[in-house]
Amino acid sequence: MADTPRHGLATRAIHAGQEPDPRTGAVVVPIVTSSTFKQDGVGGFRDGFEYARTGNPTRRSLEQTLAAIENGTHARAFASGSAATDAVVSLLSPGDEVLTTIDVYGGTYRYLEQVKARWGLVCRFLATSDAEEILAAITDRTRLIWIETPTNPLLNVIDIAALAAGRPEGVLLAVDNTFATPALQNPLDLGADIVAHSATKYLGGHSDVLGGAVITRDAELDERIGFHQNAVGAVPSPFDCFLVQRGIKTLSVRMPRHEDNARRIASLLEEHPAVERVFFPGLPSHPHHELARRQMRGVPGMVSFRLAGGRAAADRFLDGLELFALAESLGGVESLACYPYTMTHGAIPDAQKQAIGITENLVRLSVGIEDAADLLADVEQALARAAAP
Ligand code: P1T
Repeated sequence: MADTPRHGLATRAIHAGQEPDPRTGAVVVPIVTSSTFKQDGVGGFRDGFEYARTGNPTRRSLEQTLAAIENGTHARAFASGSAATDAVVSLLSPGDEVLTTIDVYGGTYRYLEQVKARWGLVCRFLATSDAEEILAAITDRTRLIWIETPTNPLLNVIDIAALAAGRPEGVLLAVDNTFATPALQNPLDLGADIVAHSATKYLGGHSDVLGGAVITRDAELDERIGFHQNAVGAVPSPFDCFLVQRGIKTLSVRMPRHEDNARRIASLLEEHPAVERVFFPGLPSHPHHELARRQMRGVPGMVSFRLAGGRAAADRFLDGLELFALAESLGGVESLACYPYTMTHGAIPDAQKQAIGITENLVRLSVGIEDAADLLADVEQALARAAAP
C-alpha cells in the first residue's frame, strides 16, 4: 500500500511498506534470512537485492514503515540506536563541530567524547535546554546540532521549531526522537533535517530487540547515511527487523497507556514527602510544560525524580520495588527503574552530572502498561521504605 498523508499514524504503522506478500498473500512481512541474492546475469539484481548487508527485503519493509511513521521520505534501519547515532555523525568531517546538550543519553555522550573527539570532531556539550542559548553557541565550525527532546534523563523539552528556524544554513538539525516517538511528535514537520531513534525502546516496545533508525526527507542525506550503513555494516538482522516492525504496529495504543500510568505516578510522587522534586513534562509544575503541550501530542511514560533522603534513600527505594525491575533501557511494556548516576549516565564525569542535575538522589522510571493501581502500590510501598530505613 502506497503511503499517503491521508492515513493516520496507526494505519501507517500497520500498513506502510507492508503489502501482503505478492506470491503467497501472507499479511505479515516474511523474514527473509538469505545473506545473498541470485543475480540474473552480472548486475541483474531482482528488485535491487544483491547482498544482505546492502539490502534485505524485511529490512526494506521496516525502513518504509519507519519513513512513513515519521512523515519522512527515506529511512535506514540500524542494529542499535547507537549505530544510528554513528551514522548521523558520519556526515561530519574532522574539524567540524557538533553541538549537543550534556543532558543526553550517557552512551551518546561517551560516543562523542571518547570516540569522535579523538577522531577530530569538536564536540561541545551545553548545559542548557534553551533554544536561544543553543543557537547562540553556534560557531562557524558548527555543522550539526544534535538534541534529544524530551531529554534523557531529566525530561527537559527543547523547542525544535525554534532551533530549525534559527540555525544558519549549513548547520544540520538532528533530533533523537526515542523518548517522544512519532506518536507524540514529528521533528521533520517542525523543520528538523534528521530524526534518529533507538528502536530498542518504544518503537520495539517489548524489551526484546536492539534497533536503531535514521529518517530524513532528503534523498542526498539518505544516500550518505545509506553509504555508511553499507560500508560499516551495523545492520539489524531480518528477525530484529520483524520484531521492531511488529512493535511499531501497536505504538499508537501503547503510548497513551504509558502516559496515563506515568501521569498517575508523577502526581503521587509530587505529593509525597519522601520526594524532593519530580521531572515530568506532563505536570503543570514542569518548567517546560507549555512548550511540551505545544510541541507534543502527549508525553511519554518517563518520570524522573529526586528523593529527599539522598543516595541512601534512592538505594532503599530501588531495593524496595517489586514490580519495577532495576534495569537500564526504557519504553517496554514492563516497568523499569534506573539509577542514572551510575547506570545510563555513568560515562559522564561527576562534576558535569552534578552541574546539570543528574544527582546521586535521582531515579528514573520507565512506566510500563501494567495496571495503574498495581504500579502505584509498588511505588508507594518503595517510597515508604525509602523514607523509613
Ligand atoms: O541502546 P541503543 O539502542 O544503542 O540506543 C542508544 C540510545 C540512543 N538514544 C537515546 C535517547 C537512548 O535512550 C538510547 C539508549 N538508552 C538507554 C539504554 C537508557 O536506558 O537510557
